[in-house]
Amino acid sequence: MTTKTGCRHLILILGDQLTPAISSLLGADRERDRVMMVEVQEETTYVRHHKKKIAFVLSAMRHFARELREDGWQVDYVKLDDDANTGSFRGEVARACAALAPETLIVTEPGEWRVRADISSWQELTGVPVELREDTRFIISGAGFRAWAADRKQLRMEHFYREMRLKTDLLMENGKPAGGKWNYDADNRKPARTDLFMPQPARCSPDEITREVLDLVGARFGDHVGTLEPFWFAVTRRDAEAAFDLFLKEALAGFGTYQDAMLTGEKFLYHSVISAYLNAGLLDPLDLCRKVEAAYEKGNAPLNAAEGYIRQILGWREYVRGIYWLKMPDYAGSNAFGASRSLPGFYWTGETGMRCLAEAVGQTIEEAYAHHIQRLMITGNFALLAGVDPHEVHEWYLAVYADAYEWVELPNTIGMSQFADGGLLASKPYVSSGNYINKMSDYCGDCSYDVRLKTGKAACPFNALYWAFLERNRDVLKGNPRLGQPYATWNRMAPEKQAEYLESAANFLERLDRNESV
Ligand code: FAD
Ligand code: DLZ
Ligand code: SF4
Repeated sequence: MTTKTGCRHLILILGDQLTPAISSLLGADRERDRVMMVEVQEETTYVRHHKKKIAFVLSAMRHFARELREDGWQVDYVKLDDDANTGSFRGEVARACAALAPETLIVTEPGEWRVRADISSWQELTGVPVELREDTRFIISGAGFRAWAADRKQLRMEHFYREMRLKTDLLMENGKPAGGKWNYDADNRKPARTDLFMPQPARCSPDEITREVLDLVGARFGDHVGTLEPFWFAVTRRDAEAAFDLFLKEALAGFGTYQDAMLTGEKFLYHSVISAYLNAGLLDPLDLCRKVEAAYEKGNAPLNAAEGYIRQILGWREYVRGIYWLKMPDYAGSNAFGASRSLPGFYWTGETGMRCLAEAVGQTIEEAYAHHIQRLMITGNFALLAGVDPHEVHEWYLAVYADAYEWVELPNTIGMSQFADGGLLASKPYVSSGNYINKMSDYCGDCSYDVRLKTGKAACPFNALYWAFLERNRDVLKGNPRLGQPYATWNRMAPEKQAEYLESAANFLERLDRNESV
């Protein structure tokens, strides 16, 4: 803290609230009020975040503090290595309140239940009234989502998305969806070829502020997962917007078609790689959707790409946030299959003969990024098939991705990927054998296992694990109409064949449990 002169309102801005229009600043006075931002050890270690994620958040925070100061705000900024830093939000808030004796402490609601629960005790802790304001950076409010969810038997994203299209008028023509359909996924989901033009995300050079942060993170978090360099993330609004503009120009047109594709060495394909910027507040979701709509209207992107992209932000992103706040805190403990296996060690190293996992985990370690289908159909699929404890899976996703905050990560992991909520979010578990991965990627060609073999030590482990998963979880899944066909196939199989699959899966899982290299 730089001063003890007191203030009217003390406004705390968190590391993912880096938006000048954040609700906590609304109505504030640059002369009489103060902003505080704090780098705290607790936020960097409550899960052991990837080094690049920590560096991104801290550097973006420092740049935002500079932006606020240039705009005339008085900002008290506590760095991680400041001597008096107590290491937690509550410690820093208590220290600032004691020094400044504000009339009110104002904070926009945080994105994680854990922090919200903490904030509820700050008034008693400090003696200063705490005003918690709604986070207005989403396209639908918490109350709006609750109203949508009320009395519905099923909370399916597709229904929610259609209402959001109507609400925002995005890609609508005279009250009807552009092109006559709500969803163009039937045109998407094509595998990619290596000879395609491969767009690359914008790469920013670290400035002096980022360099200082990189040194700090390298020195303090050397034992956390991930490589720190090269560091190329945007850390300012201007650079994040430029990164999105480059995506619009070079990659959006291919986004729909190649949305589910995977290729060895191609970490980004036609994805926008902006989730870390968006979730930290450097970009605005509705603004991105409008820009994509404009690209479609100008003829710069086909409808399947524009619709597919808008659905991710207007649909999925808003929907998972709604589900998170509707279902927490119990949601975090969901474990419909009672899965209890420990997360395999190779999730932290990428050292496995399974090429698909080595690729997805390897690029996660390098970039703190993997695209959606890698998260869902490679790392998520394997964890689900292997019966890994969903809470461990959740903590892994929360730690390793630069875009991960619990409001968005938890429903994606617990609900979409691990089906641990028993089908609240997804209508069936996202599981597959090696066949799907082979169809959507070129990984299998360079794997220690053979995707064509069904059982035995040399066979692709996904093949036997898939059937063993269905058999093991029959009680939970038997009524699921979308699994009728796989269960019918399994039931038709000769008992000896079934036994072979189950034995093969059990042998593989035993090797995993013995920490043998797989
Ligand atoms: P693109 O593919 O270019 O998509 C555009 C944008 O749409 C993304 O930036 C993101 O803001 C939004 N979006 C797409 N899919 C989703 C989704 N399912 N939920 C919410 N928003 C979505 N996304 C996060 O932002 N943070 C997370 O912590 C996170 N954890 C995930 C964990 C699992 C197990 C899975 C299966 C998905 C997770 N996702 C998460 C969703 C998705 O994988 C990422 O948003 C996406 O990969 C980010 O890369 P991108 O910016 O290139 O996205
Ligand atoms: C993720 C993160 C990290 C690594 N560090 C900080 C920090 O030092 N200070 C801060 O204000 N925020 C940080 N964050 C983001 C917070 O974890 C995030 O604001 C909460 O989880 C609420 O969503
Ligand atoms: Fe993955 Fe199986 Fe293909 Fe190997 S063969 S890359 S383990 S899907």
